[in-house]
Amino acid sequence: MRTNQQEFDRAQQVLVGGVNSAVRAFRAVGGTPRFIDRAEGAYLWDVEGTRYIDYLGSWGPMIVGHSHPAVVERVRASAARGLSYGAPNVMETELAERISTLFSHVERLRFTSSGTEAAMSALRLARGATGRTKILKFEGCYHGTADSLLVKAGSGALAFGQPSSAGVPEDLARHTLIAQFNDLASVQALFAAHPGQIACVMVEPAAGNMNLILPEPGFLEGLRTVCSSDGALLIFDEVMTGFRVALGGMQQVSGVTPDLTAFGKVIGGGMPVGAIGGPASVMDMMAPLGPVYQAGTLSGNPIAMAAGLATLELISAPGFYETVSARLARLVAGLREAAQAEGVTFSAQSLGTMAGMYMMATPPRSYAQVMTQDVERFKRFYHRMLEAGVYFPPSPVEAFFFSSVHGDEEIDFTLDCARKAFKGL
Ligand code: KE4
Repeated sequence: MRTNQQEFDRAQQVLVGGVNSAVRAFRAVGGTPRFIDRAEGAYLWDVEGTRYIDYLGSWGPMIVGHSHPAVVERVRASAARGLSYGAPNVMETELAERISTLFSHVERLRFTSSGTEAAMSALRLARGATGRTKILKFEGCYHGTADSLLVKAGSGALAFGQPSSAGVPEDLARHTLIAQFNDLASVQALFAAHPGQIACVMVEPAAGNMNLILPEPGFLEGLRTVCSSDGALLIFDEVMTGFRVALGGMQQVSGVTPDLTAFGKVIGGGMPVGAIGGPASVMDMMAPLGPVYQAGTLSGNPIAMAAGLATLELISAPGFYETVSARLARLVAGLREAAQAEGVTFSAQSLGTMAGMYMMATPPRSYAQVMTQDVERFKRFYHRMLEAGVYFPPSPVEAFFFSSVHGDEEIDFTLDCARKAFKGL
Protein backbone atom coordinates (compact mmCIF):
# COMPACT_ATOMS: atom_id res chain seq x y z
CA MET A 1 0.00 0.00 0.00
CA ARG A 2 1.35 3.46 -0.90
CA THR A 3 0.69 6.45 1.32
CA ASN A 4 -1.07 9.67 0.30
CA GLN A 5 2.28 11.43 0.49
CA GLN A 6 3.97 8.87 -1.75
CA GLU A 7 1.15 9.21 -4.30
CA PHE A 8 1.37 13.01 -4.04
CA ASP A 9 5.16 12.98 -4.57
CA ARG A 10 4.68 10.72 -7.58
CA ALA A 11 1.84 12.79 -9.05
CA GLN A 12 3.86 16.01 -8.78
CA GLN A 13 6.45 14.54 -11.14
CA VAL A 14 3.96 14.49 -14.00
CA LEU A 15 0.88 16.55 -13.06
CA VAL A 16 1.22 20.28 -12.34
CA GLY A 17 1.06 20.56 -8.56
CA GLY A 18 0.07 16.90 -8.51
CA VAL A 19 -3.51 17.77 -9.38
CA ASN A 20 -5.87 18.42 -12.26
CA SER A 21 -7.69 21.27 -10.55
CA ALA A 22 -5.81 23.82 -8.46
CA VAL A 23 -8.05 23.77 -5.42
CA ARG A 24 -7.39 20.07 -4.85
CA ALA A 25 -3.75 20.69 -3.96
CA PHE A 26 -4.51 21.64 -0.30
CA ARG A 27 -2.48 24.84 -0.72
CA ALA A 28 -5.16 26.87 1.08
CA VAL A 29 -5.00 24.63 4.17
CA GLY A 30 -1.54 23.04 3.92
CA GLY A 31 -0.76 19.39 4.32
CA THR A 32 -1.08 16.43 1.97
CA PRO A 33 -4.05 15.95 -0.33
CA ARG A 34 -5.88 12.69 0.16
CA PHE A 35 -5.78 10.42 -2.89
CA ILE A 36 -9.29 8.99 -3.05
CA ASP A 37 -9.51 5.31 -3.88
CA ARG A 38 -13.28 4.93 -3.76
CA ALA A 39 -16.47 6.59 -2.57
CA GLU A 40 -19.85 5.25 -1.53
CA GLY A 41 -22.82 7.00 0.02
CA ALA A 42 -21.62 9.74 2.38
CA TYR A 43 -18.09 8.30 2.54
CA LEU A 44 -14.70 8.50 0.87
CA TRP A 45 -11.76 6.12 1.34
CA ASP A 46 -8.21 7.22 0.58
CA VAL A 47 -5.37 5.03 -0.69
CA GLU A 48 -4.35 4.28 2.89
CA GLY A 49 -7.79 2.85 3.57
CA THR A 50 -8.82 5.75 5.82
CA ARG A 51 -12.54 6.54 5.74
CA TYR A 52 -13.98 10.06 5.76
CA ILE A 53 -17.45 11.51 5.93
CA ASP A 54 -17.54 13.61 2.77
CA TYR A 55 -18.79 17.23 2.92
CA LEU A 56 -17.10 18.13 -0.36
CA GLY A 57 -19.40 16.07 -2.55
CA SER A 58 -17.03 16.61 -5.49
CA TRP A 59 -17.61 20.41 -5.00
CA GLY A 60 -21.36 20.02 -5.34
CA PRO A 61 -22.53 17.30 -7.76
CA MET A 62 -22.93 14.41 -5.30
CA ILE A 63 -26.30 15.48 -3.84
CA VAL A 64 -27.57 11.88 -3.62
CA GLY A 65 -24.24 10.62 -2.33
CA HIS A 66 -21.53 8.63 -4.07
CA SER A 67 -22.20 5.56 -6.23
CA HIS A 68 -25.95 5.78 -5.77
CA PRO A 69 -27.24 2.41 -7.13
CA ALA A 70 -29.88 4.08 -9.34
CA VAL A 71 -27.28 6.40 -10.89
CA VAL A 72 -24.63 3.71 -11.32
CA GLU A 73 -27.17 1.42 -12.98
CA ARG A 74 -28.23 4.09 -15.48
CA VAL A 75 -24.57 4.84 -16.25
CA ARG A 76 -23.75 1.15 -16.64
CA ALA A 77 -26.70 0.56 -18.97
CA SER A 78 -25.81 3.61 -21.05
CA ALA A 79 -22.13 2.65 -21.26
CA ALA A 80 -23.10 -0.72 -22.68
CA ARG A 81 -24.75 1.15 -25.56
CA GLY A 82 -21.67 3.23 -26.38
CA LEU A 83 -19.61 5.87 -24.64
CA SER A 84 -19.96 8.77 -27.07
CA TYR A 85 -21.67 9.29 -30.38
CA GLY A 86 -20.84 12.85 -31.45
CA ALA A 87 -24.41 12.90 -32.71
CA PRO A 88 -27.77 13.70 -31.09
CA ASN A 89 -29.28 11.19 -28.71
CA VAL A 90 -32.68 11.24 -27.02
CA MET A 91 -31.33 11.51 -23.47
CA GLU A 92 -30.06 15.03 -24.27
CA THR A 93 -33.61 16.02 -25.15
CA GLU A 94 -35.01 14.31 -22.05
CA LEU A 95 -32.62 16.08 -19.68
CA ALA A 96 -33.22 19.42 -21.40
CA GLU A 97 -37.00 18.94 -21.10
CA ARG A 98 -36.62 18.11 -17.40
CA ILE A 99 -34.57 21.24 -16.70
CA SER A 100 -36.86 23.41 -18.82
CA THR A 101 -39.90 22.39 -16.77
CA LEU A 102 -38.10 23.43 -13.58
CA PHE A 103 -36.84 26.82 -14.79
CA SER A 104 -39.69 28.77 -16.36
CA HIS A 105 -37.52 31.13 -18.49
CA VAL A 106 -35.55 28.24 -19.98
CA GLU A 107 -37.08 27.53 -23.39
CA ARG A 108 -33.83 26.36 -24.93
CA LEU A 109 -30.69 24.75 -23.52
CA ARG A 110 -27.22 23.91 -24.76
CA PHE A 111 -25.20 21.31 -22.88
CA THR A 112 -21.45 21.62 -22.38
CA SER A 113 -18.89 19.50 -20.52
CA SER A 114 -18.17 21.90 -17.66
CA GLY A 115 -19.47 24.91 -15.79
CA THR A 116 -16.61 26.93 -17.25
CA GLU A 117 -17.82 26.25 -20.77
CA ALA A 118 -21.38 27.10 -19.74
CA ALA A 119 -20.41 30.46 -18.22
CA MET A 120 -18.01 31.24 -21.08
CA SER A 121 -20.67 30.45 -23.70
CA ALA A 122 -23.31 32.47 -21.83
CA LEU A 123 -20.91 35.41 -21.84
CA ARG A 124 -20.24 35.13 -25.57
CA LEU A 125 -23.96 34.83 -26.20
CA ALA A 126 -24.69 37.96 -24.16
CA ARG A 127 -22.06 39.92 -26.07
CA GLY A 128 -23.35 38.58 -29.40
CA ALA A 129 -26.99 39.19 -28.55
CA THR A 130 -26.47 42.78 -27.32
CA GLY A 131 -23.56 43.83 -29.53
CA ARG A 132 -21.94 45.18 -26.38
CA THR A 133 -18.43 44.40 -25.11
CA LYS A 134 -18.28 45.20 -21.40
CA ILE A 135 -19.41 42.70 -18.76
CA LEU A 136 -19.97 43.12 -15.04
CA LYS A 137 -19.10 40.53 -12.39
CA PHE A 138 -18.57 40.65 -8.63
CA GLU A 139 -15.33 40.51 -6.67
CA GLY A 140 -15.01 37.04 -5.17
CA CYS A 141 -17.55 35.41 -7.47
CA TYR A 142 -16.18 32.54 -9.53
CA HIS A 143 -17.52 31.49 -12.89
CA GLY A 144 -14.85 29.03 -14.01
CA THR A 145 -11.73 29.78 -15.96
CA ALA A 146 -12.72 31.69 -19.10
CA ASP A 147 -10.31 34.63 -19.53
CA SER A 148 -12.87 37.41 -19.15
CA LEU A 149 -14.11 35.88 -15.90
CA LEU A 150 -10.74 35.34 -14.21
CA VAL A 151 -10.78 38.92 -13.00
CA LYS A 152 -11.05 39.28 -9.21
CA ALA A 153 -12.45 35.74 -9.16
CA GLY A 154 -13.24 33.53 -6.19
CA SER A 155 -12.55 29.88 -5.35
CA GLY A 156 -8.93 28.85 -5.83
CA ALA A 157 -8.00 32.11 -7.54
CA LEU A 158 -9.01 33.91 -4.33
CA ALA A 159 -7.60 31.30 -1.95
CA PHE A 160 -4.18 31.51 -3.58
CA GLY A 161 -4.17 35.32 -3.72
CA GLN A 162 -4.37 35.54 -7.51
CA PRO A 163 -7.98 36.67 -8.10
CA SER A 164 -6.91 38.12 -11.43
CA SER A 165 -5.00 35.41 -13.26
CA ALA A 166 -1.75 35.87 -15.12
CA GLY A 167 -2.11 35.30 -18.84
CA VAL A 168 -5.28 37.33 -19.27
CA PRO A 169 -4.45 40.25 -21.61
CA GLU A 170 -5.11 43.71 -20.16
CA ASP A 171 -6.89 44.48 -23.44
CA LEU A 172 -9.46 41.86 -22.48
CA ALA A 173 -9.58 42.25 -18.71
CA ARG A 174 -10.42 45.95 -19.00
CA HIS A 175 -13.82 45.01 -20.40
CA THR A 176 -14.65 43.16 -17.17
CA LEU A 177 -16.13 45.64 -14.71
CA ILE A 178 -16.03 44.67 -11.03
CA ALA A 179 -18.75 45.45 -8.50
CA GLN A 180 -19.25 44.33 -4.90
CA PHE A 181 -21.71 41.57 -3.99
CA ASN A 182 -24.65 42.91 -1.94
CA ASP A 183 -23.69 46.48 -2.88
CA LEU A 184 -26.26 47.62 -5.44
CA ALA A 185 -24.83 51.15 -5.47
CA SER A 186 -21.54 49.77 -6.85
CA VAL A 187 -23.50 48.22 -9.72
CA GLN A 188 -25.54 51.35 -10.40
CA ALA A 189 -22.37 53.45 -10.47
CA LEU A 190 -20.83 51.24 -13.16
CA PHE A 191 -23.98 51.34 -15.28
CA ALA A 192 -24.05 55.13 -14.90
CA ALA A 193 -20.43 55.30 -16.06
CA HIS A 194 -21.01 52.92 -18.98
CA PRO A 195 -24.59 53.46 -20.17
CA GLY A 196 -25.68 51.12 -22.95
CA GLN A 197 -22.24 49.43 -23.00
CA ILE A 198 -22.63 46.50 -20.59
CA ALA A 199 -23.64 43.22 -22.27
CA CYS A 200 -24.45 41.38 -19.06
CA VAL A 201 -24.22 41.13 -15.33
CA MET A 202 -23.04 37.68 -14.30
CA VAL A 203 -23.66 36.75 -10.69
CA GLU A 204 -23.72 33.74 -8.43
CA PRO A 205 -27.21 34.48 -7.02
CA ALA A 206 -25.96 33.08 -3.73
CA ALA A 207 -22.18 33.32 -3.67
CA GLY A 208 -20.48 29.99 -2.96
CA ASN A 209 -16.89 30.70 -4.04
CA MET A 210 -15.96 33.23 -1.41
CA ASN A 211 -17.56 30.86 1.03
CA LEU A 212 -21.37 31.02 1.22
CA ILE A 213 -22.63 34.60 1.15
CA LEU A 214 -26.39 35.08 0.83
CA PRO A 215 -27.95 37.91 -1.18
CA GLU A 216 -29.38 40.65 1.00
CA PRO A 217 -33.10 41.38 0.46
CA GLY A 218 -33.46 43.55 -2.63
CA PHE A 219 -30.02 42.84 -4.08
CA LEU A 220 -31.03 40.39 -6.79
CA GLU A 221 -34.22 42.36 -7.44
CA GLY A 222 -32.04 45.44 -7.89
CA LEU A 223 -29.83 43.66 -10.41
CA ARG A 224 -32.93 42.64 -12.33
CA THR A 225 -34.18 46.24 -12.44
CA VAL A 226 -30.89 47.83 -13.47
CA CYS A 227 -30.31 45.24 -16.22
CA SER A 228 -33.84 45.56 -17.60
CA SER A 229 -33.66 49.35 -17.70
CA ASP A 230 -30.24 49.43 -19.41
CA GLY A 231 -30.81 46.55 -21.84
CA ALA A 232 -28.11 44.35 -20.30
CA LEU A 233 -28.74 40.64 -19.81
CA LEU A 234 -28.86 39.29 -16.26
CA ILE A 235 -27.05 35.95 -16.07
CA PHE A 236 -27.44 33.76 -12.98
CA ASP A 237 -24.51 31.42 -12.65
CA GLU A 238 -26.31 28.54 -10.95
CA VAL A 239 -23.59 26.00 -11.64
CA MET A 240 -23.36 25.55 -7.88
CA THR A 241 -26.71 26.81 -6.53
CA GLY A 242 -28.86 25.17 -9.20
CA PHE A 243 -30.55 22.09 -7.73
CA ARG A 244 -28.55 22.70 -4.51
CA VAL A 245 -30.52 25.45 -2.77
CA ALA A 246 -33.85 24.21 -4.20
CA LEU A 247 -35.12 22.16 -7.12
CA GLY A 248 -35.64 25.45 -8.98
CA GLY A 249 -32.35 26.98 -7.83
CA MET A 250 -31.96 30.50 -6.47
CA GLN A 251 -34.55 31.70 -8.99
CA GLN A 252 -37.13 29.72 -7.01
CA VAL A 253 -35.76 30.91 -3.64
CA SER A 254 -35.50 34.60 -4.64
CA GLY A 255 -38.36 34.89 -7.13
CA VAL A 256 -35.99 36.78 -9.45
CA THR A 257 -35.81 35.52 -13.03
CA PRO A 258 -32.60 36.07 -15.01
CA ASP A 259 -32.28 36.28 -18.80
CA LEU A 260 -29.82 33.38 -18.96
CA THR A 261 -28.79 30.67 -16.52
CA ALA A 262 -25.56 28.68 -16.39
CA PHE A 263 -25.88 25.19 -14.94
CA GLY A 264 -23.43 22.44 -13.97
CA LYS A 265 -22.45 20.01 -11.20
CA VAL A 266 -25.73 18.36 -10.02
CA ILE A 267 -27.17 18.11 -13.57
CA GLY A 268 -24.34 15.72 -14.39
CA GLY A 269 -24.65 13.68 -11.20
CA GLY A 270 -20.85 13.52 -11.03
CA MET A 271 -20.21 13.26 -14.77
CA PRO A 272 -18.93 16.22 -16.84
CA VAL A 273 -21.93 18.40 -17.68
CA GLY A 274 -22.63 22.13 -17.89
CA ALA A 275 -25.47 23.94 -19.63
CA ILE A 276 -26.73 27.37 -20.67
CA GLY A 277 -30.49 27.97 -20.61
CA GLY A 278 -32.78 30.83 -21.54
CA PRO A 279 -35.49 32.15 -23.83
CA ALA A 280 -35.45 31.11 -27.48
CA SER A 281 -35.20 34.79 -28.47
CA VAL A 282 -31.67 34.87 -27.01
CA MET A 283 -30.55 31.23 -27.12
CA ASP A 284 -31.38 30.82 -30.82
CA MET A 285 -28.62 33.32 -31.59
CA MET A 286 -26.22 30.46 -30.97
CA ALA A 287 -24.95 28.21 -33.77
CA PRO A 288 -26.27 26.49 -35.78
CA LEU A 289 -29.20 28.94 -35.84
CA GLY A 290 -27.38 32.19 -35.10
CA PRO A 291 -24.00 33.91 -35.38
CA VAL A 292 -22.67 33.11 -31.87
CA TYR A 293 -20.53 30.01 -32.27
CA GLN A 294 -20.63 27.26 -29.64
CA ALA A 295 -19.66 23.57 -29.85
CA GLY A 296 -18.10 20.68 -27.90
CA THR A 297 -17.00 17.14 -28.81
CA LEU A 298 -18.46 15.56 -25.69
CA SER A 299 -21.34 17.97 -25.06
CA GLY A 300 -24.48 15.98 -24.23
CA ASN A 301 -22.39 12.83 -23.75
CA PRO A 302 -24.82 9.91 -23.25
CA ILE A 303 -23.17 8.62 -20.07
CA ALA A 304 -23.31 12.09 -18.55
CA MET A 305 -26.92 12.53 -19.62
CA ALA A 306 -27.80 9.18 -18.04
CA ALA A 307 -26.18 10.18 -14.74
CA GLY A 308 -27.92 13.56 -14.84
CA LEU A 309 -31.33 12.06 -15.59
CA ALA A 310 -31.02 9.51 -12.79
CA THR A 311 -29.93 12.20 -10.33
CA LEU A 312 -32.72 14.62 -11.26
CA GLU A 313 -35.26 11.84 -10.86
CA LEU A 314 -34.01 11.16 -7.34
CA ILE A 315 -33.97 14.81 -6.22
CA SER A 316 -37.44 15.42 -7.70
CA ALA A 317 -38.96 13.04 -5.14
CA PRO A 318 -41.57 14.77 -2.94
CA GLY A 319 -40.01 16.15 0.24
CA PHE A 320 -36.39 15.62 -0.89
CA TYR A 321 -35.23 19.19 -0.22
CA GLU A 322 -37.26 19.64 2.96
CA THR A 323 -35.74 16.50 4.45
CA VAL A 324 -32.14 17.07 3.39
CA SER A 325 -32.21 20.79 4.21
CA ALA A 326 -33.58 20.12 7.71
CA ARG A 327 -30.82 17.60 8.43
CA LEU A 328 -28.16 20.02 7.23
CA ALA A 329 -29.67 22.75 9.43
CA ARG A 330 -29.26 20.40 12.40
CA LEU A 331 -25.60 19.87 11.58
CA VAL A 332 -25.00 23.61 11.20
CA ALA A 333 -26.75 24.39 14.50
CA GLY A 334 -24.68 21.69 16.19
CA LEU A 335 -21.44 23.15 14.85
CA ARG A 336 -22.40 26.57 16.19
CA GLU A 337 -23.22 25.09 19.61
CA ALA A 338 -19.95 23.10 19.72
CA ALA A 339 -17.91 26.22 18.96
CA GLN A 340 -19.84 28.32 21.44
CA ALA A 341 -19.30 25.73 24.19
CA GLU A 342 -15.54 26.14 23.67
CA GLY A 343 -15.67 29.92 23.32
CA VAL A 344 -14.45 29.78 19.72
CA THR A 345 -15.43 32.70 17.44
CA PHE A 346 -17.32 30.81 14.74
CA SER A 347 -20.47 31.05 12.67
CA ALA A 348 -22.23 28.88 10.12
CA GLN A 349 -25.31 28.92 7.95
CA SER A 350 -27.02 26.72 5.39
CA LEU A 351 -29.21 27.30 2.36
CA GLY A 352 -30.95 24.19 1.09
CA THR A 353 -28.36 21.43 0.81
CA MET A 354 -25.26 23.64 0.90
CA ALA A 355 -23.66 25.53 3.77
CA GLY A 356 -20.85 27.81 4.92
CA MET A 357 -18.84 27.97 8.10
CA TYR A 358 -16.65 30.88 9.10
CA MET A 359 -14.04 31.63 11.75
CA MET A 360 -15.80 34.92 12.51
CA ALA A 361 -18.65 35.91 14.81
CA THR A 362 -21.42 36.23 12.21
CA PRO A 363 -21.81 35.02 8.62
CA PRO A 364 -20.23 37.51 6.19
CA ARG A 365 -22.42 39.53 3.87
CA SER A 366 -19.63 40.77 1.61
CA TYR A 367 -16.28 39.89 0.10
CA ALA A 368 -14.52 42.35 2.39
CA GLN A 369 -16.08 40.76 5.46
CA VAL A 370 -15.31 37.14 4.56
CA MET A 371 -11.68 38.13 4.07
CA THR A 372 -11.44 39.12 7.76
CA GLN A 373 -11.98 35.59 9.07
CA ASP A 374 -9.24 33.86 11.07
CA VAL A 375 -7.72 31.66 8.34
CA GLU A 376 -5.07 30.12 10.59
CA ARG A 377 -7.78 28.96 12.99
CA PHE A 378 -9.71 27.53 10.03
CA LYS A 379 -6.61 25.56 8.98
CA ARG A 380 -6.24 24.09 12.48
CA PHE A 381 -9.92 23.16 12.56
CA TYR A 382 -9.73 21.73 9.08
CA HIS A 383 -6.88 19.34 9.87
CA ARG A 384 -8.26 18.27 13.24
CA MET A 385 -11.50 17.30 11.51
CA LEU A 386 -9.65 15.61 8.63
CA GLU A 387 -7.55 13.58 11.07
CA ALA A 388 -10.77 12.58 12.82
CA GLY A 389 -12.29 11.34 9.55
CA VAL A 390 -14.37 14.34 8.42
CA TYR A 391 -13.53 15.78 4.99
CA PHE A 392 -14.54 19.41 4.33
CA PRO A 393 -13.54 21.43 1.23
CA PRO A 394 -9.82 22.31 1.70
CA SER A 395 -10.33 26.08 1.72
CA PRO A 396 -11.73 28.84 3.99
CA VAL A 397 -13.46 30.40 0.99
CA GLU A 398 -15.53 27.48 -0.21
CA ALA A 399 -19.05 26.33 0.65
CA PHE A 400 -19.56 22.76 1.81
CA PHE A 401 -22.12 20.23 0.62
CA PHE A 402 -24.56 17.74 2.11
CA SER A 403 -26.45 14.85 0.58
CA SER A 404 -29.57 12.75 1.01
CA VAL A 405 -27.43 9.92 2.40
CA HIS A 406 -25.89 11.96 5.24
CA GLY A 407 -27.98 10.67 8.14
CA ASP A 408 -28.11 11.07 11.92
CA GLU A 409 -25.12 8.77 12.34
CA GLU A 410 -22.93 10.98 10.14
CA ILE A 411 -24.22 14.18 11.74
CA ASP A 412 -23.66 12.91 15.28
CA PHE A 413 -20.16 11.65 14.46
CA THR A 414 -19.28 14.97 12.83
CA LEU A 415 -20.53 16.97 15.83
CA ASP A 416 -18.61 14.73 18.23
CA CYS A 417 -15.44 15.38 16.22
CA ALA A 418 -16.20 19.12 16.14
CA ARG A 419 -16.61 19.31 19.91
CA LYS A 420 -13.11 17.86 20.26
CA ALA A 421 -11.66 19.94 17.42
CA PHE A 422 -12.90 23.23 18.90
CA LYS A 423 -11.15 22.54 22.23
CA GLY A 424 -8.26 24.95 22.53
CA LEU A 425 -8.56 25.87 18.86
P1 KE4 B 1 -16.34 23.83 -13.68
O1 KE4 B 1 -15.65 24.35 -14.94
O2 KE4 B 1 -15.34 23.64 -12.55
O3 KE4 B 1 -17.21 22.62 -13.93
O4 KE4 B 1 -17.35 24.97 -13.20
C1 KE4 B 1 -16.87 26.26 -12.95
C2 KE4 B 1 -17.82 26.99 -12.00
C3 KE4 B 1 -18.66 27.94 -12.53
N1 KE4 B 1 -19.54 28.61 -11.73
C4 KE4 B 1 -19.60 28.35 -10.39
C5 KE4 B 1 -20.57 29.12 -9.54
C6 KE4 B 1 -18.74 27.38 -9.80
O5 KE4 B 1 -18.81 27.16 -8.47
C7 KE4 B 1 -17.84 26.68 -10.62
C8 KE4 B 1 -16.87 25.65 -10.06
N2 KE4 B 1 -16.75 25.61 -8.61
C9 KE4 B 1 -15.47 25.17 -8.11
C10 KE4 B 1 -15.55 25.08 -6.59
N3 KE4 B 1 -15.90 26.26 -5.94
C11 KE4 B 1 -15.07 23.86 -8.70
C12 KE4 B 1 -13.93 23.17 -7.99
C13 KE4 B 1 -12.66 23.18 -8.81
O6 KE4 B 1 -12.31 24.26 -9.37
O7 KE4 B 1 -12.00 22.11 -8.86
